[in-house]
Amino acid sequence: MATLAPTPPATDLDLDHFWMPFTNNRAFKQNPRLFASAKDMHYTTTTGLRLLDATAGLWCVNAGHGRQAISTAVAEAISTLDFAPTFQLGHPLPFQLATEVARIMPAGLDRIFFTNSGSESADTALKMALAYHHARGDKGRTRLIGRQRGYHGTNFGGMSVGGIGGNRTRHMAQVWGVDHLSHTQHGAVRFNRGLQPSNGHLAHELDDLVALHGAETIAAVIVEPMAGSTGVLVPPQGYLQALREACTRHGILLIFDEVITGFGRLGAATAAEYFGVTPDIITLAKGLTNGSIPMGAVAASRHVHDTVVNNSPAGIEFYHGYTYSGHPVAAAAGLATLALYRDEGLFAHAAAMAPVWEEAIHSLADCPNVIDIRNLGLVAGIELAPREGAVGARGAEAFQRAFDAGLLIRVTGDIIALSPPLIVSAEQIHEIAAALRAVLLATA
Ligand code: PXG
Ligand code: PLP
Repeated sequence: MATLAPTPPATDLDLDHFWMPFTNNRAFKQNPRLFASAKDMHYTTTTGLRLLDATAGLWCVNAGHGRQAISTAVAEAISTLDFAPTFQLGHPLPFQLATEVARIMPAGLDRIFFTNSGSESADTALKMALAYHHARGDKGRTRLIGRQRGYHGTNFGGMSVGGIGGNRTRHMAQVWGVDHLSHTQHGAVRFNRGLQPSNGHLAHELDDLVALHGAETIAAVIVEPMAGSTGVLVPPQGYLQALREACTRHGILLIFDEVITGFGRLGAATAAEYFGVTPDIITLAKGLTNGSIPMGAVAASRHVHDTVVNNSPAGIEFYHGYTYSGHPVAAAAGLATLALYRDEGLFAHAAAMAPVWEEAIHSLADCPNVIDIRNLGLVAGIELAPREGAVGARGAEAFQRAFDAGLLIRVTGDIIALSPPLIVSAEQIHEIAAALRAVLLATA
C-alpha cells in the first residue's frame, strides 16, 4: 500500500505557495507556527511544543481532539462510498444525519439543508428567506438586515450582512439592499457576568429600520445570538425575545447564526434553546463534525420549508445546492460526532462547567491592562486596553506569550476570546486561568 511521505520538519517546508486565509502571510512565513498532531485538550507543534487548547481549534472541536469514534466512522464511510451526488439522487447518510440534527433543534426547526461551511450556511439561509417570501408572492421583500460587529462568514451574502469593517471595506462590491442594527456591546457595562443588563431600545431599532425602509421590503434579520468572532458580545437580557417579537410583528424572518453557539457552546444544543427564543432559521457548521470534515447545515422551520416546497410549480423547489451538500464522509463524521455529544452528555457537562469557567475567568479582572471581561456558557472575552497608536499589539504579544508558554488562545485585536473544547475539566479551567494570569502579568 502506498503511504504518504511524512510531513517534513518546518525548516524544510516550502511556505510560498499556500496563500493563507485571514493571516498576516508575511509575518507568518517569517515565523511559522505549525501543528503536527492533537489529542483531547492538547495540540503538539512540529517543534514538539505541547499546547493546552483554550479555543477548540477555531470554535469547532467541541468534543476534543482526535476522537477515535469519528476517525473510524470517516474511514468506514470513505472506503464504502467515497462520493455520491445528492442532486436528484441520494444515499442514506445525510438523511440519517438530518434526522439526528432535527432531533436537537428547537421544536419545528426540523428541515435540514447541508452545506460545507458556515459561510455557505449563512448564504443558504439568506437565500431561503428570499425564496420563502417569493413563494408567498411577497416579492418586494428582498432587504436583508444584519448587525454591526456581526460575522456571517466571507461569501458575498454573509459579508454584506456582516458588520466587520475590514471584511467589507477592502472589497466594496456588496449585496444590494442591506442594512444593519447596532451591536449590543455597551462600553459603560464592564466586568459583567453572563447576560448584559437589559437595554430596551436596541431590539426596537428594528422598528426604526422598518419605518425607514418599509416592512414590505425586508426579508430577514440575521444575528449571532452571542457574537463570537468580533470579541464575544453577550446580548442584553430580553434582547433576543424582543427581536423575535418585532420580526413576527413585521412578517420578517429571524435567522440565528449558530455556527459558533450550536452544538453545546452555551451548555445547550443551540443558543435558541438556551435563550428560549425560536428563530425561523438556524445556521450551523463547525461543531457539526467536531471540525473533522468540513460541513455546515441550515435548519429551517417546517413552515419555511413547506412554504417554499408546496408553493413551487412541479420540479425543483429551491434553486440552490452544493456539489458536496450531504457528502457521505462528512455526514458520517457528523453522525459519529452527535453520538459523542449525546453519549458523553457534553452539552450538560458544558453547562456544569460554565459557573467554574465564569469564576476562573473573572478572577483575572485584577491583571494589568484588563479593561473588560465577558462570559457566557464556555465562552469568554478578555478585553485589553489597546496601546497608544498600536491597536492589536498588546493582544498579539499576549497571544505569542501564551503560545510559547503552552496555551493556545485566540485574539481579535486586543480582545482575547476563549472557547475550550466542551470536555474541559475544572482542573484544566484553572490551568488556563493560571497560565493566562502569568501571560497578562508579563505582557507590557
Ligand atoms: N457565522 C459565524 C457566526 C461564524 O462564527 C461563520 C459564520 C463562517 O463559517 P466558516 O466555516 O465559513 O468559516 C463563522 C466562522 C475566529 C474565527 O477567529 C471565527 C470563525 C471562523 C474563523 C475564525 O473567531 N467563525
Ligand atoms: N464552478 C463551476 C465551473 C462548477 O461546475 C461548479 C459546480 O459544478 C461550481 C463552480 C460550484 O461548485 P460547488 O458545487 O462545489 O459549490
